[in-house]
Amino acid sequence: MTQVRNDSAILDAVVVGAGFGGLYAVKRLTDAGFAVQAFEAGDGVGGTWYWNRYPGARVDLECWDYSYSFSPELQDEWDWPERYPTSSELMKYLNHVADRFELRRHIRFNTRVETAVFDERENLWIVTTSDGKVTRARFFVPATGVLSVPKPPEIAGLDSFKGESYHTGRWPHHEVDFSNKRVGVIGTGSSGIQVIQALAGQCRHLSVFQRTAVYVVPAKNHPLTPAMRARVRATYTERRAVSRLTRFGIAVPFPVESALDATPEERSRKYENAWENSQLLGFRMCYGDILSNEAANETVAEFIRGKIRDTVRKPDVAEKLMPRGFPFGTKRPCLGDTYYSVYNRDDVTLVDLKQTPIERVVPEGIETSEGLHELDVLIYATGYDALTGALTHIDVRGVNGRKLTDKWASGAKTYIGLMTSGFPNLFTVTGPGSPGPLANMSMSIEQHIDWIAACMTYLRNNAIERIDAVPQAEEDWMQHVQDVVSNTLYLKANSWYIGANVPGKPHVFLPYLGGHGTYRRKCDEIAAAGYPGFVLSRATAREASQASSNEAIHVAEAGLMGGAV
Ligand code: N01
Repeated sequence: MTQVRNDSAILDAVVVGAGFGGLYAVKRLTDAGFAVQAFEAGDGVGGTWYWNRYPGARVDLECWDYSYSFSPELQDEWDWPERYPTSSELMKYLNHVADRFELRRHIRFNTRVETAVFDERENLWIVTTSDGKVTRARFFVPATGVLSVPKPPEIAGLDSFKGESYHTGRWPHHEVDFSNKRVGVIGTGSSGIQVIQALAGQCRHLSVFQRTAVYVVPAKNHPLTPAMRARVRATYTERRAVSRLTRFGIAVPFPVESALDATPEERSRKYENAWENSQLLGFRMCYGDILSNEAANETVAEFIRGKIRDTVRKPDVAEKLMPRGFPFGTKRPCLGDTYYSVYNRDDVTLVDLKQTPIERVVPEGIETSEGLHELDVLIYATGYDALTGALTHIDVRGVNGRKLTDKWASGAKTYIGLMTSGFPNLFTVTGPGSPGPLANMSMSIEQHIDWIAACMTYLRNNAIERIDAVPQAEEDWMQHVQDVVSNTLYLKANSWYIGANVPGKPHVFLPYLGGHGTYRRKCDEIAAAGYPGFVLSRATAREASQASSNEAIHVAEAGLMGGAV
């Protein structure tokens, strides 16, 4: 159903992706009566989890939180087997969601969106796909994920390697046999930590090429019993309601006390408790200033270094594994139950690239400054062109044919993480300027898509053709994003939050750190007030140019600021 015009060849929305975001966008928008076509490059649903099937891949938030909340029935019928679901369990869940809500009929698989061009005379997005087809839609909703474009390492000779090589973010769908093989892993972020734990002991020898040591806290993963599931289900509604208001989108309170006001014994008790009963946010929830005060942060950092000293038997290896030079939590901490003890094995070698940098990949393996490491399999756990990569890999052009890559050349900009000015009727999902990856992603996705669906409904009900962000509102929002982060320690790390991992990418901290609850309230207030900070227009440019001069004035007046319809 289109809003104003009745052209059956014109859809209401093109959605890109069939992961958590794309599936929910299809569900929510079709429920609201919109005609939607989704495109997915893979041959099935799953998004991130479709591509990330490397050994050990699992989510680092508890299943109760990292799952959809929109359907109580779905919540009640799905039995998660473990606290942290594996990639294959998440794939089962997302396939179930696609089937249960009959979403597949709206998705064209094996189809990559290549270009999206805004036709400003008609207020339409013209979308071309890898199958050579063109789709026209009023709205463009790329739910492309924040970590979906893998970033290979900048190392000479990558193509010369004669063994097998894989990036964790593009893992093959066939079984990879590691038995009796010498395996090298480059990268020790969340993906590297998981794959290293999974492969230690499963191959002839594992060599880990570490450039930066990270903080790894215990996952304490465990199977779930029916009684555990029943306990969560009994309070699920309240849990979700509380989560929607919190900083990280999960139901844990954020404390106000300073770590520096506590005695060393009190701190130690709290940190031991966080270590033993950990979850991703455990340490950050111990005190209110862990992410804002360097001395407070150092108390956590040193506690974790102590655990590494206690676990790793060879002191020189322990020393190399100790994270230094950036505060705890400012790169995403990793979860791992056996990570540090892996280095007590004789068949695992840690190669510290700070001391012996990689010089090149050669047919036989990796050559560092100290010599050749012979390998049969090479795994790149080297991360992603995060937050913007998936969208800028599509040739997106807005008003006056301006390319999105040009607009974002010195840093991505959005108004409240939902629209970027000059690209009308394009909604971003968990992208730059939103809390996205700094909060529970599944909850962030639902919040964004709910807001987008409500906005599209408002536009339809008010016969509005076009919505765009006001440039000054966008500038002010991005300034606010920077102001918030400048009160924290996050700028002290070269993280993917800041684009530091991709050569040539502008260094701008992109996620909004104000917290999920605060952000949600702000978005809701803007919608309730009739969309201040956006320009809403009733007529297409074609209609305006066809109108008589009197009509043209009327049409011009219909370019409404702040939605004062
Ligand atoms: O990627 P990363 P990731 N030579 O960018 C190293 C989510 N996630 O895929 O730090 C040598 O974190 C790089 O070194 P350095 C989660 O949000 C979640 O692991 O740049 N090394 C770093 O060690 C996470 O934060 C889950 O010095 C090179 C590593 O590669 C995000 O995805 C699981 C190099 C990249 O780490 C990204 O995680 C997996 C080079 N040329 C991912 N280039 C869970 O839910 C890069 N590196 C558990």
